[in-house]
Parts: sequence; C-alpha cells; structure tokens
Amino acid sequence: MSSLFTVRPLGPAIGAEVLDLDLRSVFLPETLTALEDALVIHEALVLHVPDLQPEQHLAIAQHFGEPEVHTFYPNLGQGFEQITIIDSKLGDRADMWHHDESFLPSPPIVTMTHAKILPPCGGDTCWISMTTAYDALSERMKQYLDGLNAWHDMNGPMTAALRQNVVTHERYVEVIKMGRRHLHPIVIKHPVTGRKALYISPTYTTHIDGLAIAESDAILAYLHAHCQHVQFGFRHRWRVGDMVLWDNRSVLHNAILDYQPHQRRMQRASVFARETAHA
Ligand SMILES: O=C(O)CCC(=O)C(=O)O
Repeated sequence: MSSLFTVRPLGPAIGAEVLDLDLRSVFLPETLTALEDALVIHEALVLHVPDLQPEQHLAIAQHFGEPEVHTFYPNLGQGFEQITIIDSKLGDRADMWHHDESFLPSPPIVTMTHAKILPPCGGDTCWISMTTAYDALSERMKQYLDGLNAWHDMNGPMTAALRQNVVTHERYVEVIKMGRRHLHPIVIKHPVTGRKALYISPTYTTHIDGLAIAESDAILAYLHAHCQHVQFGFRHRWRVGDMVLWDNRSVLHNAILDYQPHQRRMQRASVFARETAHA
C-alpha cells in the first residue's frame, strides 16, 4: 500500500479503486510508480478525478509508455493529440470484448479513460481478468494451448461496423486495405508480474494458426465461454470524472451500449511499450 493514496480492492480477482489521490502529485515519479504497482496487481484501477486536466492525463499516460495518436478517433488537438475522444454522438462505440488493437504486432499495453459526459443510466464498462481465466483452466487445457498462436484481425469488426452502418463503405475499404492482422501467442506472459494470461477475443481473434478450422472454432468457442464466468469479471458504473486505467496485457474489456439515444463521451489515452516498435 502506498502512502500517496489508498488502494481498495473492488473484487477478488480484478478491480480496485484509488482513494485520496492528490492530483498535484501525478507529475511525481513516486506517485506514478505506485499507480503502476497497483495497476499490475489489480489489472483495472478506478480513480475519482473530476478535476483531471489533459496535461495530467498525459503525464500519467507518459509514465506507462509512449502515448498513441489514434488513427480512428478524433482527439483534443494541438498539444493533446494523444488524448482521444470517444463520443457516442459521433457514432463511436466499443461494445465488443477486446484487447485494444490486438491486430497490431505490439498493441497498446495500458489504456486510461476519463468519463466526461455520461447517460442518465447505463454505459457501464466491463473487464475480464484473463490471468484469472487462464489460472482456472484445467492442466490438460493449459498443456494443449502451450505454444499455439492465433490470428487477430481487424476485418471482422470492420465488417460488423459496416453492417451496423457505423462506418461508410469508403472508410471500410480504406481500413480493410490496411491489412491489419497479426499472429500472437494464445497464452502470453505478463512482463512485470510473470503471470500467464489468455490473449484471445471474440472480436479480433479469427482462428488458431495451424489447426483445422473446426478444431480452432471449437477451442476458441470453449475459451470464450470459459472467460465469461462472472467471477473473472469486473463491471464499473461510471460517474462523471472517473478515470479507469486497465492493463491490456491481462484484461479484455467491453463498453455496454445500452444508453442510446443519450450521449456518452470519454477521453482516453492508450500507450505502447517503449521498448517495442509498433505498426
Ligand atoms: O468507453 C469505454 O468504456 C471503453 C472504450 C474502449 O473500448 C476503449 O477505449 O478502448
């Protein structure tokens, strides 16, 4: 426990809230290191920070890695291009279980989202601890998955977005042409904690490399169902000014779309690991 703030677990497997954080201290290395320590343990951290300014948001992001300038969403503009806006009024949504951009060779490792405008009710976000889900697999299944890799592809969700009229056909063609897909191990090892985590999602993972398609479908269907056990999950009911940080190496997330026609506007930053290149 840090003397700079208090961390209170919100669930046995995943989720904690940070209390008594003095926002003036988010530029101090000791505060940022303590936040990082708490994040890798609890996997998703809730901060109640209505006064958080974009420069403070960015300072926290920069501690964790290299902030991404997102290619799909608008941002806060000059000086704050790394703070992305996800606004339901612009048609943006993330109601799908995913790791952020797992179709990249080196996807973002941490994401932090600050709630600016919320619907009167609904709009919660859910996370799944993929470390806890991995631990709960049978030893036989763990052995079976050892050494297997799966493809993560952006085409599936783009096709779904086209069918839902969320993107134009021009934008769809443009993104498909980018050929964003990558092969990742099905089980990854967290670089800080050493814990193993499942690294698959029903959104981006298309198939397990080298298996017959029926076998790949069956295994992925089993794993996706396994991950949905409620005891691996954490759900946050947002208040305006909350910021949640999550560790993309150990969790999946899904923002529930149950609030239309109301507005939900979030400001978020995601970061790449500094030592790895990304595409
Ligand atoms: O809006 C949220 O709660 C999460 C959105 C999301 O999936 C993301 O920012 O990566």
